[in-house]
Amino acid sequence: MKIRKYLASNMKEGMMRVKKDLGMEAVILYSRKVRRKGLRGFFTPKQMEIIAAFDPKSKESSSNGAILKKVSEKDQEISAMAEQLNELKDQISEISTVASINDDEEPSSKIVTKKKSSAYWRSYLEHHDLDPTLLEEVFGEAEADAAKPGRMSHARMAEILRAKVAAKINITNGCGSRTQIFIGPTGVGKTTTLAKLAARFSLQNQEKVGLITIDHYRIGAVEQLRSYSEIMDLPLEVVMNPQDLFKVMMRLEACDRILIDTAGRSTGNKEQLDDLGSYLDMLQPADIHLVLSATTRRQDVNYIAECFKPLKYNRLIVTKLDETNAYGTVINSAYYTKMPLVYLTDGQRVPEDLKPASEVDLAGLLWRAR
Ligand SMILES: Nc1nc2c(ncn2[C@@H]2O[C@H](COP(=O)(O)OP(=O)(O)OP(=O)(O)O)[C@@H](O)[C@H]2O)c(=O)[nH]1
Ligand SMILES: [Mg+2]
Repeated sequence: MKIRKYLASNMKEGMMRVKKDLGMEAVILYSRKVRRKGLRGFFTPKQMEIIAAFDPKSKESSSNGAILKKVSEKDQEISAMAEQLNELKDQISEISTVASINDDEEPSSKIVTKKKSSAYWRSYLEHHDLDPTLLEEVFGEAEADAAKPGRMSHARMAEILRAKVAAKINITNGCGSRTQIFIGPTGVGKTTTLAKLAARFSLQNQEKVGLITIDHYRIGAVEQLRSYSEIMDLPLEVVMNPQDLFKVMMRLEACDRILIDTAGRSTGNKEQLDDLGSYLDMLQPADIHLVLSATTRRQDVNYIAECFKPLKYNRLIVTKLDETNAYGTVINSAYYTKMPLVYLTDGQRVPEDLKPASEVDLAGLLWRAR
Protein backbone atom coordinates (compact mmCIF):
# COMPACT_ATOMS: atom_id res chain seq x y z
CA MET A 1 0.00 0.00 0.00
CA LYS A 2 1.35 3.41 -1.00
CA ILE A 3 0.28 6.50 0.99
CA ARG A 4 0.97 10.01 -0.31
CA LYS A 5 0.20 13.53 0.80
CA TYR A 6 -0.82 16.26 -1.68
CA LEU A 7 -1.22 20.01 -1.25
CA ALA A 8 -3.47 21.79 -3.73
CA SER A 9 -5.23 25.11 -3.99
CA ASN A 10 -8.61 23.34 -3.94
CA MET A 11 -10.18 19.86 -3.72
CA LYS A 12 -10.76 19.60 -7.49
CA GLU A 13 -7.12 20.30 -8.31
CA GLY A 14 -6.04 17.92 -5.51
CA MET A 15 -8.21 15.07 -6.83
CA MET A 16 -6.81 15.53 -10.33
CA ARG A 17 -3.27 15.25 -9.04
CA VAL A 18 -4.10 12.17 -6.96
CA LYS A 19 -5.71 10.41 -9.97
CA LYS A 20 -2.90 11.37 -12.28
CA ASP A 21 -0.29 10.18 -9.82
CA LEU A 22 -1.89 7.08 -8.27
CA GLY A 23 -4.56 6.19 -10.78
CA MET A 24 -8.32 5.82 -10.65
CA GLU A 25 -8.21 3.18 -7.92
CA ALA A 26 -6.60 5.56 -5.33
CA VAL A 27 -8.55 6.06 -2.12
CA ILE A 28 -8.75 9.43 -0.32
CA LEU A 29 -7.99 8.71 3.33
CA TYR A 30 -8.15 12.24 4.64
CA SER A 31 -8.46 15.85 3.48
CA ARG A 32 -8.35 19.21 5.27
CA LYS A 33 -7.62 22.94 4.71
CA VAL A 34 -4.23 24.04 5.96
CA ARG A 35 -2.14 27.23 5.97
CA ARG A 36 1.23 27.25 4.34
CA LYS A 37 4.08 27.15 6.74
CA GLY A 38 5.90 30.38 7.64
CA LEU A 39 4.98 34.10 7.45
CA ARG A 40 3.78 33.76 3.84
CA GLY A 41 0.99 31.46 4.99
CA PHE A 42 -0.78 34.40 6.71
CA PHE A 43 -0.99 36.37 3.47
CA THR A 44 -2.04 33.58 1.03
CA PRO A 45 -5.31 31.52 0.88
CA LYS A 46 -5.47 28.24 2.76
CA GLN A 47 -4.49 25.11 0.83
CA MET A 48 -6.19 21.69 0.62
CA GLU A 49 -4.16 18.85 2.14
CA ILE A 50 -5.12 15.43 0.84
CA ILE A 51 -3.82 12.06 2.07
CA ALA A 52 -4.43 9.38 -0.56
CA ALA A 53 -3.67 5.65 -0.55
CA PHE A 54 -3.22 3.17 -3.32
CA ASP A 55 -2.67 -0.64 -3.29
CA PRO A 56 -0.93 -1.75 -6.54
CA LYS A 57 -1.93 -5.48 -6.04
CA SER A 58 -5.58 -4.77 -5.58
CA LYS A 59 -5.52 -2.60 -8.70
CA GLU A 60 -3.94 -5.37 -10.75
CA SER A 61 -6.15 -8.15 -9.47
CA SER A 62 -9.35 -6.21 -9.66
CA SER A 63 -8.65 -4.92 -13.14
CA ASN A 64 -7.37 -8.31 -14.34
CA GLY A 65 -10.36 -10.04 -12.78
CA ALA A 66 -12.71 -7.72 -14.54
CA ILE A 67 -10.92 -8.20 -17.82
CA LEU A 68 -10.84 -12.00 -17.43
CA LYS A 69 -14.51 -12.06 -16.57
CA LYS A 70 -15.31 -10.04 -19.66
CA VAL A 71 -13.07 -12.24 -21.83
CA SER A 72 -14.61 -15.48 -20.58
CA GLU A 73 -18.12 -14.09 -21.11
CA LYS A 74 -17.13 -13.14 -24.65
CA ASP A 75 -15.56 -16.58 -25.18
CA GLN A 76 -18.75 -18.28 -24.12
CA GLU A 77 -20.78 -16.11 -26.45
CA ILE A 78 -18.40 -16.83 -29.33
CA SER A 79 -18.35 -20.60 -28.78
CA ALA A 80 -22.16 -20.68 -28.54
CA MET A 81 -22.32 -18.76 -31.82
CA ALA A 82 -19.74 -21.10 -33.40
CA GLU A 83 -21.75 -24.12 -32.29
CA GLN A 84 -24.91 -22.70 -33.83
CA LEU A 85 -23.01 -21.89 -37.02
CA ASN A 86 -21.62 -25.44 -37.24
CA GLU A 87 -25.09 -26.92 -36.76
CA LEU A 88 -26.40 -24.67 -39.50
CA LYS A 89 -23.52 -25.60 -41.81
CA ASP A 90 -24.20 -29.32 -41.23
CA GLN A 91 -27.88 -28.88 -41.98
CA ILE A 92 -27.12 -26.94 -45.16
CA SER A 93 -24.51 -29.53 -46.11
CA GLU A 94 -26.99 -32.40 -45.73
CA ILE A 95 -29.66 -30.59 -47.72
CA SER A 96 -27.28 -29.65 -50.54
CA THR A 97 -25.75 -33.15 -50.62
CA VAL A 98 -29.11 -34.76 -51.18
CA ALA A 99 -30.08 -32.03 -53.63
CA SER A 100 -26.88 -32.32 -55.68
CA ILE A 101 -27.11 -36.10 -55.94
CA ASN A 102 -30.77 -36.02 -56.81
CA ASP A 103 -30.13 -33.33 -59.39
CA ASP A 104 -27.22 -35.35 -60.75
CA GLU A 105 -25.29 -32.11 -60.73
CA GLU A 106 -21.56 -32.07 -61.49
CA PRO A 107 -20.11 -30.58 -58.32
CA SER A 108 -16.44 -30.96 -59.07
CA SER A 109 -15.55 -27.28 -59.06
CA LYS A 110 -17.25 -26.45 -55.76
CA ILE A 111 -15.00 -25.34 -52.92
CA VAL A 112 -16.51 -26.72 -49.73
CA THR A 113 -15.56 -27.91 -46.27
CA LYS A 114 -13.86 -31.30 -46.14
CA LYS A 115 -16.73 -32.61 -44.06
CA LYS A 116 -19.20 -31.58 -46.72
CA SER A 117 -17.09 -33.03 -49.49
CA SER A 118 -16.75 -36.35 -47.65
CA ALA A 119 -20.50 -36.45 -47.05
CA TYR A 120 -21.16 -35.75 -50.73
CA TRP A 121 -18.86 -38.47 -52.04
CA ARG A 122 -19.96 -40.96 -49.40
CA SER A 123 -23.58 -40.71 -50.61
CA TYR A 124 -22.36 -40.81 -54.19
CA LEU A 125 -20.32 -43.99 -53.72
CA GLU A 126 -23.09 -45.62 -51.69
CA HIS A 127 -25.29 -45.08 -54.73
CA HIS A 128 -22.74 -47.17 -56.67
CA ASP A 129 -23.31 -49.98 -54.13
CA LEU A 130 -19.69 -49.95 -53.01
CA ASP A 131 -19.08 -52.34 -50.13
CA PRO A 132 -19.51 -50.48 -46.76
CA THR A 133 -16.27 -51.87 -45.28
CA LEU A 134 -14.36 -50.86 -48.38
CA LEU A 135 -16.04 -47.46 -48.18
CA GLU A 136 -14.92 -47.00 -44.56
CA GLU A 137 -11.36 -48.01 -45.43
CA VAL A 138 -11.23 -45.63 -48.37
CA PHE A 139 -12.73 -42.70 -46.46
CA GLY A 140 -10.51 -43.31 -43.42
CA GLU A 141 -7.44 -43.09 -45.64
CA ALA A 142 -8.74 -40.20 -47.73
CA GLU A 143 -9.72 -38.11 -44.72
CA ALA A 144 -6.29 -38.66 -43.17
CA ASP A 145 -4.76 -37.43 -46.43
CA ALA A 146 -7.09 -34.44 -46.55
CA ALA A 147 -6.44 -33.53 -42.90
CA LYS A 148 -4.42 -30.46 -43.77
CA PRO A 149 -6.13 -27.20 -42.77
CA GLY A 150 -8.24 -25.30 -45.26
CA ARG A 151 -11.10 -26.06 -47.59
CA MET A 152 -11.00 -28.12 -50.74
CA SER A 153 -12.88 -28.64 -53.94
CA HIS A 154 -15.12 -31.64 -54.60
CA ALA A 155 -12.76 -32.42 -57.46
CA ARG A 156 -9.71 -32.64 -55.19
CA MET A 157 -11.54 -34.89 -52.72
CA ALA A 158 -12.69 -37.09 -55.63
CA GLU A 159 -9.09 -37.31 -56.82
CA ILE A 160 -7.92 -38.50 -53.39
CA LEU A 161 -10.77 -41.03 -53.13
CA ARG A 162 -10.18 -42.26 -56.64
CA ALA A 163 -6.55 -43.02 -55.87
CA LYS A 164 -7.58 -44.84 -52.69
CA VAL A 165 -10.18 -46.95 -54.53
CA ALA A 166 -7.70 -47.73 -57.31
CA ALA A 167 -5.18 -48.93 -54.72
CA LYS A 168 -7.71 -51.53 -53.50
CA ILE A 169 -8.04 -53.23 -56.89
CA ASN A 170 -5.61 -55.72 -58.24
CA ILE A 171 -5.29 -55.72 -62.02
CA THR A 172 -3.36 -58.04 -64.26
CA ASN A 173 -2.53 -57.73 -67.91
CA GLY A 174 -0.72 -59.90 -70.37
CA CYS A 175 -2.05 -62.93 -72.14
CA GLY A 176 -1.93 -65.33 -69.22
CA SER A 177 -1.51 -69.12 -69.31
CA ARG A 178 -1.90 -71.47 -72.25
CA THR A 179 -5.00 -73.02 -70.68
CA GLN A 180 -7.77 -70.59 -69.83
CA ILE A 181 -11.02 -71.68 -68.18
CA PHE A 182 -14.21 -69.69 -67.70
CA ILE A 183 -16.47 -70.46 -64.74
CA GLY A 184 -19.31 -68.63 -63.02
CA PRO A 185 -23.05 -68.44 -62.45
CA THR A 186 -25.53 -69.05 -65.28
CA GLY A 187 -25.96 -66.51 -68.06
CA VAL A 188 -23.21 -64.07 -67.03
CA GLY A 189 -21.52 -64.20 -70.45
CA LYS A 190 -18.90 -66.96 -70.12
CA THR A 191 -19.33 -68.37 -73.64
CA THR A 192 -19.59 -64.93 -75.27
CA THR A 193 -16.46 -63.70 -73.46
CA LEU A 194 -14.58 -66.87 -74.44
CA ALA A 195 -15.53 -66.21 -78.08
CA LYS A 196 -14.30 -62.61 -77.83
CA LEU A 197 -10.98 -63.81 -76.45
CA ALA A 198 -10.67 -66.59 -79.02
CA ALA A 199 -10.98 -63.95 -81.74
CA ARG A 200 -8.46 -61.72 -80.04
CA PHE A 201 -5.88 -64.51 -79.60
CA SER A 202 -6.29 -66.01 -83.08
CA LEU A 203 -6.92 -62.92 -85.20
CA GLN A 204 -4.92 -60.26 -83.37
CA ASN A 205 -2.11 -62.36 -81.85
CA GLN A 206 -2.02 -64.93 -84.67
CA GLU A 207 -2.03 -67.76 -82.13
CA LYS A 208 -3.30 -71.29 -82.78
CA VAL A 209 -6.39 -71.47 -80.60
CA GLY A 210 -8.30 -74.62 -79.61
CA LEU A 211 -11.71 -74.62 -77.90
CA ILE A 212 -13.13 -77.14 -75.44
CA THR A 213 -16.56 -77.18 -73.91
CA ILE A 214 -17.51 -79.18 -70.88
CA ASP A 215 -21.01 -77.72 -71.03
CA HIS A 216 -23.16 -80.57 -72.27
CA TYR A 217 -25.90 -79.88 -69.72
CA ARG A 218 -27.74 -76.99 -71.35
CA ILE A 219 -29.56 -77.54 -74.62
CA GLY A 220 -27.89 -75.50 -77.33
CA ALA A 221 -24.72 -74.86 -75.31
CA VAL A 222 -22.46 -76.89 -77.64
CA GLU A 223 -24.12 -75.38 -80.74
CA GLN A 224 -23.53 -71.87 -79.40
CA LEU A 225 -19.78 -72.45 -79.15
CA ARG A 226 -19.68 -74.51 -82.33
CA SER A 227 -21.03 -71.62 -84.35
CA TYR A 228 -18.24 -69.36 -83.02
CA SER A 229 -15.62 -72.06 -83.73
CA GLU A 230 -16.89 -72.41 -87.31
CA ILE A 231 -16.90 -68.67 -87.96
CA MET A 232 -13.33 -68.38 -86.65
CA ASP A 233 -12.28 -71.74 -88.04
CA LEU A 234 -11.04 -73.07 -84.71
CA PRO A 235 -11.05 -76.71 -83.52
CA LEU A 236 -13.72 -77.52 -80.94
CA GLU A 237 -13.77 -80.49 -78.58
CA VAL A 238 -16.71 -81.55 -76.44
CA VAL A 239 -15.83 -83.31 -73.18
CA MET A 240 -18.39 -85.52 -71.48
CA ASN A 241 -16.41 -86.57 -68.37
CA PRO A 242 -13.14 -85.63 -66.62
CA GLN A 243 -11.33 -88.74 -67.89
CA ASP A 244 -11.79 -87.57 -71.52
CA LEU A 245 -9.86 -84.40 -70.82
CA PHE A 246 -6.44 -86.01 -71.12
CA LYS A 247 -7.15 -87.36 -74.64
CA VAL A 248 -8.71 -84.08 -75.75
CA MET A 249 -5.76 -82.04 -74.49
CA MET A 250 -3.46 -84.35 -76.44
CA ARG A 251 -5.46 -83.74 -79.61
CA LEU A 252 -5.03 -79.99 -79.12
CA GLU A 253 -1.32 -80.32 -78.30
CA ALA A 254 -0.32 -78.11 -81.25
CA CYS A 255 -2.41 -75.19 -79.98
CA ASP A 256 -0.73 -72.16 -78.39
CA ARG A 257 -3.89 -71.41 -76.46
CA ILE A 258 -6.73 -73.58 -75.19
CA LEU A 259 -9.95 -71.91 -74.07
CA ILE A 260 -12.37 -73.99 -72.02
CA ASP A 261 -16.06 -73.18 -71.61
CA THR A 262 -17.99 -74.56 -68.65
CA ALA A 263 -21.68 -74.83 -67.83
CA GLY A 264 -23.13 -72.04 -65.70
CA ARG A 265 -23.40 -73.48 -62.23
CA SER A 266 -26.08 -72.65 -59.74
CA THR A 267 -24.17 -70.77 -57.05
CA GLY A 268 -25.61 -72.55 -54.02
CA ASN A 269 -25.49 -76.05 -55.57
CA LYS A 270 -22.49 -77.75 -53.97
CA GLU A 271 -22.96 -80.95 -55.99
CA GLN A 272 -22.77 -79.08 -59.31
CA LEU A 273 -19.72 -77.13 -58.14
CA ASP A 274 -17.97 -80.32 -56.96
CA ASP A 275 -18.69 -81.92 -60.35
CA LEU A 276 -17.10 -78.96 -62.12
CA GLY A 277 -14.17 -79.12 -59.69
CA SER A 278 -13.40 -82.68 -60.81
CA TYR A 279 -12.80 -81.37 -64.38
CA LEU A 280 -10.72 -78.39 -63.25
CA ASP A 281 -8.41 -80.59 -61.18
CA MET A 282 -7.36 -82.33 -64.42
CA LEU A 283 -6.54 -79.05 -66.17
CA GLN A 284 -3.95 -77.49 -63.90
CA PRO A 285 -1.95 -75.34 -64.36
CA ALA A 286 -4.49 -72.95 -65.81
CA ASP A 287 -5.93 -69.47 -65.53
CA ILE A 288 -9.35 -70.02 -64.01
CA HIS A 289 -11.52 -66.95 -64.64
CA LEU A 290 -14.49 -66.30 -62.38
CA VAL A 291 -16.95 -64.47 -64.64
CA LEU A 292 -19.38 -62.10 -62.90
CA SER A 293 -21.98 -59.76 -64.27
CA ALA A 294 -21.74 -56.08 -63.28
CA THR A 295 -25.48 -56.17 -62.67
CA THR A 296 -25.10 -58.54 -59.70
CA ARG A 297 -26.08 -57.14 -56.29
CA ARG A 298 -23.25 -56.54 -53.81
CA GLN A 299 -24.40 -59.26 -51.40
CA ASP A 300 -24.63 -61.78 -54.22
CA VAL A 301 -21.15 -60.95 -55.50
CA ASN A 302 -19.79 -61.85 -52.09
CA TYR A 303 -21.88 -65.05 -51.98
CA ILE A 304 -20.77 -66.12 -55.47
CA ALA A 305 -17.12 -65.34 -54.69
CA GLU A 306 -17.33 -67.55 -51.57
CA CYS A 307 -19.23 -70.45 -53.22
CA PHE A 308 -16.83 -70.65 -56.18
CA LYS A 309 -13.72 -70.40 -54.00
CA PRO A 310 -13.20 -74.21 -53.80
CA LEU A 311 -12.74 -74.16 -57.60
CA LYS A 312 -9.59 -72.09 -57.03
CA TYR A 313 -10.29 -69.34 -59.53
CA ASN A 314 -7.32 -67.01 -59.88
CA ARG A 315 -8.59 -64.24 -62.19
CA LEU A 316 -11.73 -62.16 -62.57
CA ILE A 317 -13.80 -60.98 -65.52
CA VAL A 318 -16.71 -58.59 -65.06
CA THR A 319 -19.26 -58.55 -67.88
CA LYS A 320 -22.26 -56.44 -68.90
CA LEU A 321 -20.93 -53.07 -67.82
CA ASP A 322 -23.25 -51.63 -70.45
CA GLU A 323 -26.24 -52.87 -68.48
CA THR A 324 -25.66 -50.91 -65.30
CA ASN A 325 -25.21 -47.42 -64.05
CA ALA A 326 -23.69 -48.45 -60.71
CA TYR A 327 -20.18 -49.81 -61.00
CA GLY A 328 -19.63 -50.93 -57.41
CA THR A 329 -19.66 -54.60 -58.49
CA VAL A 330 -16.48 -54.14 -60.50
CA ILE A 331 -14.66 -52.82 -57.44
CA ASN A 332 -16.43 -55.09 -54.92
CA SER A 333 -15.66 -58.28 -56.85
CA ALA A 334 -11.93 -57.50 -56.91
CA TYR A 335 -12.10 -56.47 -53.25
CA TYR A 336 -13.96 -59.61 -52.05
CA THR A 337 -11.97 -62.14 -54.02
CA LYS A 338 -8.56 -60.42 -53.77
CA MET A 339 -8.03 -61.77 -57.30
CA PRO A 340 -6.76 -59.69 -60.20
CA LEU A 341 -9.27 -58.30 -62.63
CA VAL A 342 -8.23 -59.10 -66.17
CA TYR A 343 -11.06 -58.19 -68.57
CA LEU A 344 -14.26 -56.17 -68.67
CA THR A 345 -16.99 -56.55 -71.26
CA ASP A 346 -19.56 -53.97 -72.19
CA GLY A 347 -21.74 -55.40 -74.92
CA GLN A 348 -22.81 -58.44 -76.93
CA ARG A 349 -20.65 -57.81 -79.98
CA VAL A 350 -17.97 -60.44 -80.62
CA PRO A 351 -15.09 -59.59 -80.56
CA GLU A 352 -15.40 -55.81 -80.07
CA ASP A 353 -16.96 -55.47 -76.64
CA LEU A 354 -14.06 -56.58 -74.49
CA LYS A 355 -11.41 -54.47 -72.77
CA PRO A 356 -8.34 -55.48 -70.78
CA ALA A 357 -8.85 -54.18 -67.24
CA SER A 358 -5.41 -52.57 -67.43
CA GLU A 359 -6.70 -50.24 -70.14
CA VAL A 360 -9.67 -49.02 -68.10
CA ASP A 361 -9.63 -46.46 -65.31
CA LEU A 362 -11.53 -48.74 -62.95
CA ALA A 363 -11.84 -46.35 -60.02
CA GLY A 364 -12.78 -43.73 -62.60
CA LEU A 365 -15.79 -45.86 -63.60
CA LEU A 366 -17.37 -44.72 -60.36
CA TRP A 367 -16.95 -41.16 -61.55
CA ARG A 368 -18.30 -42.07 -64.98
CA ALA A 369 -14.95 -41.48 -66.68
CA ARG A 370 -15.21 -44.60 -68.74
N1 LIG B 1 -25.31 -56.47 -72.64
C1 LIG B 1 -24.41 -57.43 -72.61
N2 LIG B 1 -24.76 -58.70 -72.84
C2 LIG B 1 -23.83 -59.65 -72.79
C3 LIG B 1 -22.48 -59.36 -72.48
N3 LIG B 1 -21.81 -60.53 -72.48
C4 LIG B 1 -22.71 -61.50 -72.80
N4 LIG B 1 -23.92 -60.96 -72.98
C5 LIG B 1 -25.17 -61.64 -73.33
O1 LIG B 1 -25.59 -62.41 -72.22
C6 LIG B 1 -26.32 -63.54 -72.67
C7 LIG B 1 -25.73 -64.78 -72.05
O2 LIG B 1 -24.42 -64.94 -72.56
P1 LIG B 1 -23.65 -66.33 -72.56
O3 LIG B 1 -22.30 -66.08 -73.07
O4 LIG B 1 -24.47 -67.38 -73.19
O5 LIG B 1 -23.63 -66.58 -70.99
P2 LIG B 1 -23.09 -67.90 -70.26
O6 LIG B 1 -22.50 -67.45 -68.98
O7 LIG B 1 -22.23 -68.67 -71.15
O8 LIG B 1 -24.44 -68.65 -69.97
P3 LIG B 1 -24.60 -70.19 -69.50
O9 LIG B 1 -23.65 -70.98 -70.32
O10 LIG B 1 -26.02 -70.52 -69.80
O11 LIG B 1 -24.32 -70.24 -68.06
C8 LIG B 1 -26.22 -63.51 -74.18
O12 LIG B 1 -27.39 -62.94 -74.70
C9 LIG B 1 -25.03 -62.61 -74.47
O13 LIG B 1 -25.12 -61.96 -75.72
C10 LIG B 1 -22.12 -57.99 -72.24
O14 LIG B 1 -20.99 -57.64 -71.95
N5 LIG B 1 -23.12 -57.07 -72.31
MG1 LIG C 1 -22.32 -70.63 -71.81
